[in-house]
Amino acid sequence: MENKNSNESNDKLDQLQNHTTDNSDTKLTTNQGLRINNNQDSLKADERGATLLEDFILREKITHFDHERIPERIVHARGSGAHGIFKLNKSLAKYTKAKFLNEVGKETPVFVRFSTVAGSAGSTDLARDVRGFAVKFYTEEGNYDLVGNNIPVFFIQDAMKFPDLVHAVKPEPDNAIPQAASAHDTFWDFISSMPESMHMIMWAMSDRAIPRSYRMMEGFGVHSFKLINSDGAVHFVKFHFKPKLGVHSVAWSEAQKISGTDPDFHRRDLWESIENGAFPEWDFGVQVIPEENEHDFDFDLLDPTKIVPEELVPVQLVGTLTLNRNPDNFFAETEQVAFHPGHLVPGIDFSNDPLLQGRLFSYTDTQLSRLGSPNFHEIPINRSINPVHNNQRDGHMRQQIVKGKVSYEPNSIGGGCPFQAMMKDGGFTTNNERVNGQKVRARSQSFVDHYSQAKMFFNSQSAQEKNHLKDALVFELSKVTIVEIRERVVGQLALIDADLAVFVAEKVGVKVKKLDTPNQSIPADANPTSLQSKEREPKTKSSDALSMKNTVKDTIESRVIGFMMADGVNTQAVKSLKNKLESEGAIVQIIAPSVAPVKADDGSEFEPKHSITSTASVSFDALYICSGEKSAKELMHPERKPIVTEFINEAYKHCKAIYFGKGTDEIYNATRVSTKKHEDPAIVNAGEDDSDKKFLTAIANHRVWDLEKERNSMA
Ligand code: HDE
Repeated sequence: MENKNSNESNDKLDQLQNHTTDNSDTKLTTNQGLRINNNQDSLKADERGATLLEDFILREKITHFDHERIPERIVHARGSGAHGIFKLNKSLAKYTKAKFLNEVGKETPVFVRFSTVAGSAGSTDLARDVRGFAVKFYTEEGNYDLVGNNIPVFFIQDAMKFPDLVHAVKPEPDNAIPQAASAHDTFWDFISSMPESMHMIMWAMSDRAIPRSYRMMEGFGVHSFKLINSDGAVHFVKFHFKPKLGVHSVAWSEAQKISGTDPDFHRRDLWESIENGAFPEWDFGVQVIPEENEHDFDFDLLDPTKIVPEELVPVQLVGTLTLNRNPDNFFAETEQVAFHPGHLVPGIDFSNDPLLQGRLFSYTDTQLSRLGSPNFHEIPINRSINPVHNNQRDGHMRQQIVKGKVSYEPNSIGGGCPFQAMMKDGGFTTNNERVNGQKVRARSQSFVDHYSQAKMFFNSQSAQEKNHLKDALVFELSKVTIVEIRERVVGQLALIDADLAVFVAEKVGVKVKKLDTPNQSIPADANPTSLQSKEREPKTKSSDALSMKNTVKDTIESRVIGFMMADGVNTQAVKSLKNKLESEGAIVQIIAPSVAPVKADDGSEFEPKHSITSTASVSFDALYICSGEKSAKELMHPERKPIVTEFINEAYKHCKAIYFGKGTDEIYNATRVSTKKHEDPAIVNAGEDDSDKKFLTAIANHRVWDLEKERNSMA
């Protein structure tokens, strides 16, 4: 396959180039550069004798191998990354002096890493989980990291609870079960005692937690941050990335199957789309709130369990993020990249969100054990493109060779260098916020509303999204073995939506009881009533931006369409549809009885990518059962019929578009599709008017979720 990674250079890629090697046309050497003559045999005392300790070549090779692994990330261990470019389309100079957000047209190199949170590095991509969305901007003023998620809120309000949350969701400590799953006792035990998690739980149980691809999910900075302009004026800001392809998900039953058939589904999708030149893109947006309006909302801007509804503060789209180049080496780049919400540039600052404040400590600390040294900033992927000059010295694996005698400041021997930078020279100064208060270990009253935005999210979902969310809760709680925990969760749900609670309660065998003291996380000496969240109606009843039903549905770019065919397939029909789909950016992959070339009706051949038994319908966005009576007969051969029909039935169940070509009636009649008793815009027959157009529209719509019940009830 032709590799369509972008070849355009930029400051970061040029810098990385200095650290890149290519083994082609070279001779094998040791790490000391000594050429190796025999890489097959160790040094022995006689051909059949013991290996000699002297064998420095063997020792070097095995020692290095023994130490190849580093600790995986404590959270977000499983991830994939790519290089790209951030382009500014609208200046934010009014709000921030950050240079990469000032000059329209300015391009800043980025490295982005997506991840799941709970699973280990080798776990499935399709776990029900939050996705990390971490962006490192290599700006001329130093690295700026926006370390966000695909969900705009978080489970907890204070960093103090993070280790508890993570311990609860990770595999249980006695038997290390389950991997990459929240469906177990300890997670729900914790959650049911932490009402502040309820808004996040609504998101995590929605289809947002099982994205179709990394390219089809949003990114959020989550916390409120601050923008500071050159006059010192302060605005709060929420950061957003909105995918150009829209926000799309798979079905839960599909996710579970993909975890078996292709656990690298998201990683592969990201890699292949970049290799194919279908560069993932997002609009970058900001919600900006003047400092003086901080208290204008019915929630606290510092509370990370709340969003700012777009109805109250619209998202201004100001830039484009494009991923256009795969890493050359997964470990060197994706594994060693070290993000930190405290990597800032002038013009951006933190808010006092207590979750963010705790993060500011954690990220450097974790790199010390993960990457092993305070010099992790010198690893090529982490290096700033703005040269680093300071008096920090030494430590494990130091790379930089700093000249001269001086490693202190003030100094006269080194001429006072490196000088502190004036503000006008880009010197960072912390926002001069006035602080006046007592030292307390406490939670603000303004944080004590745990249900109103959970209600807003639930209210905003379409009927199908609500069904999926309910089913997800039932799935998760059915795996909880302790009845009291199931009861407590249902008690929490009752404060969000009565029908939701009743539905789940019935399915998990408990009664709905509104909880008297649902919040077990209130400190012993605190006044429990003052910290007890009441059921509360949201001011913004529902918000369109929260439903995936309202997302972009006008493109089929990079959708994977399976063309099912066998010998005798009609070349003309295949070529015509393939051209149409590919001209709109879709990817056509041929599925045949085996991977041997398929002989078409005109004597030409098609090269299959998959055999029917080596793939499954879950790997495709839509299916075309190719025209040609002979091909259809071949596919319906008694040996293959059960597999072919199951393949199509499954695509049907998952609400995908299916197009039956001419002469494929036998296949149509053998599948559940033929039993449909309703209009279905995503089932297309070659004889119909505008059949190709109908198929393209159905693919762009992603799924006919509206017909999910109908499609499944005819089983
Ligand atoms: Fe993280 N988080 N986090 N987190 N986080 C890490 O840093 C932490 C939180 C997020 O692709 C760790 O380098 C604390 C919120 C992403 O490399 C660690 C708290 C959000 C990634 C850490 C949070 C995130 C991490 C583990 C609560 C969304 C992956 C490895 C106070 C805004 C970055 C590492 C990558 C990674 C700590 C909460 C996003 C341990 C203490 C909220 C995307 O430092």
